[in-house]
Amino acid sequence: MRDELLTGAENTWCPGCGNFGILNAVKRAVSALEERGIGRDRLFMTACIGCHAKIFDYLSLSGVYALHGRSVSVAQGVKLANPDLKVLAFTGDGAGYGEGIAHLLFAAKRNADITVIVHDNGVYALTTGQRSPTSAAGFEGPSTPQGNEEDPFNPLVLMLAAGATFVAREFSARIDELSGIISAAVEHDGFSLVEVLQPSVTYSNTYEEYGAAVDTVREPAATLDDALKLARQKERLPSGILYRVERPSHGTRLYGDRNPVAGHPSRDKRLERVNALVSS
Ligand SMILES: Cc1ncc(C[n+]2csc(CCOP(=O)(O)OP(=O)(O)O)c2C)c(N)n1
Ligand code: SF4
Ligand SMILES: [Mg+2]
Repeated sequence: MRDELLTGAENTWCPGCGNFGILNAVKRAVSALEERGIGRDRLFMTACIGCHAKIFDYLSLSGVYALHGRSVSVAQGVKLANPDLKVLAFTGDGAGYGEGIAHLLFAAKRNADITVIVHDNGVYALTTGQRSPTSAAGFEGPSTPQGNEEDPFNPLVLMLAAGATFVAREFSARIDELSGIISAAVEHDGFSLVEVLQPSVTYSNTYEEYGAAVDTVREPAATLDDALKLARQKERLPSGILYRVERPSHGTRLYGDRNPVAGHPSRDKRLERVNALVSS
């Protein structure tokens, strides 16, 4: 029987890749959101370029493929153009934390109401295993044959410091937990960062390491300082929603309760409303 949330495109991920867990978790989250009143017609996705981005080919949702590292900027544009949509931006550690880091920081700073899902495999996988911003020190790949001489970023600390109002981490193998986090992130009114620990079986097989290190966080931290403490832990990897706080989102601060595209107006009417907004 055809899975209606899949496009039917041939899947070219390596067998065992952590991306399968993410795809399954997203599918479950979409079904849960539908049951809670957020239909598929209100969901929109953007994706970068990389192994992670192939999720765009497999998942049957409306969306736009962006350039490498630009799914977050395109997602913000889509959200501003149609505030009714819930926008999911898929990105990788190379795309999101490397080439597109400025977009990510500013989306968090302005509390853009989008959900960013980072497939963090600690490697530039599609281009055959170069080190990325989250590769461990000593990581050996084609660009670092003697071992990575740099230390990795802590993306959760970066995102918390930039002003993200929803920050979560989960292991791609924990599909139930991950799908719950993704649906909560989509429902959150503001910028959500879901960092997914995603083994690349071909270039960085971290299943055992993550399986042994993840610790479930039952409640988000009560303060930003507590969330930063959780995010800084290195031996154990607290997983779940680490931080969630309410703050007016970018669109709300920009538009108030006005929605320039409400009711599917004609192009002329839309332009008229947008012009009225920007000149008011
Ligand atoms: C602007 C631009 N820069 C570089 C590339 C080459 N490129 C394509 S995929 C990729 C690596 C992607 O790594 P990551 O974002 O971590 O995704 P993964 O493949 O690991 O899922 C790179 C460097 C590109 N396509 N476009
Ligand atoms: S190279 Fe790594 S990230 Fe890419 S599909 Fe294969 S296992 Fe997954
Ligand atoms: Mg990667």
